[in-house]
Amino acid sequence: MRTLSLRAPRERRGLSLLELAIAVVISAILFGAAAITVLRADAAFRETEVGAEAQRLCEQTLERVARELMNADRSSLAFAPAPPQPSIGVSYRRAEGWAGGVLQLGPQRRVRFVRDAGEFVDGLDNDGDGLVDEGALILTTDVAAGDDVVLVNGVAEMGAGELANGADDDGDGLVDEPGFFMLWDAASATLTIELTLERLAPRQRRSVRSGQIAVRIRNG
Ligand SMILES: [Ca+2]
Ligand SMILES: [Ca+2]
Ligand SMILES: [Ca+2]
Repeated sequence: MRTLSLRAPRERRGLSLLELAIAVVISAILFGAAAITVLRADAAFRETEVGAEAQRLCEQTLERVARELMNADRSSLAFAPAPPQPSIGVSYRRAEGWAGGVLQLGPQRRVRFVRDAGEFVDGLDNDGDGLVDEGALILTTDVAAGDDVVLVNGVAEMGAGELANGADDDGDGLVDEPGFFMLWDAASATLTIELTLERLAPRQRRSVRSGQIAVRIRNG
């Protein structure tokens, strides 16, 4: 008589090669997904940082330009182009005190937008710095001597939200306004200055920040 004996299956020891391979692939996928998430979060953080720095620099530059022009003599102001067009440059002389009842004026100074050397208005980044058609804001402390100071780089060709299309895209009443411009209101002797900066952010994105300041010019 045959005796049936039931044996428990042999206890498995460890993972088979196939199981191990599958585990390695799954781990790699999970690690890859986690790494991508971390990299994206890092890029988003750095993009926010770049934007905040551009905003800080924009406000700081506008304040400096406003302080520079505050003491200008009204009668010496010469805008280019002339108002009511938005001007991208202004020359002026600053009041430096009184002598014998006569207002003393300093040398002719100038604030203007100047496109970067090697950059052209063609929708391309000609100088390879990641920004398109950009320029700088230049202060000349003595026009005759040609003493130039760069106030800020990366000034955008167009104002924030504006496209070169003959329309007022951002609804501010101005058509195709540039990244730096001034509006002169002679009646109130008030100069409104607007500045738009561009910075290269991670993943080839551009951070665009803009600001506006108004300054009353009392002298003259
Ligand atoms: Ca460029
Ligand atoms: Ca260009
Ligand atoms: Ca506009």
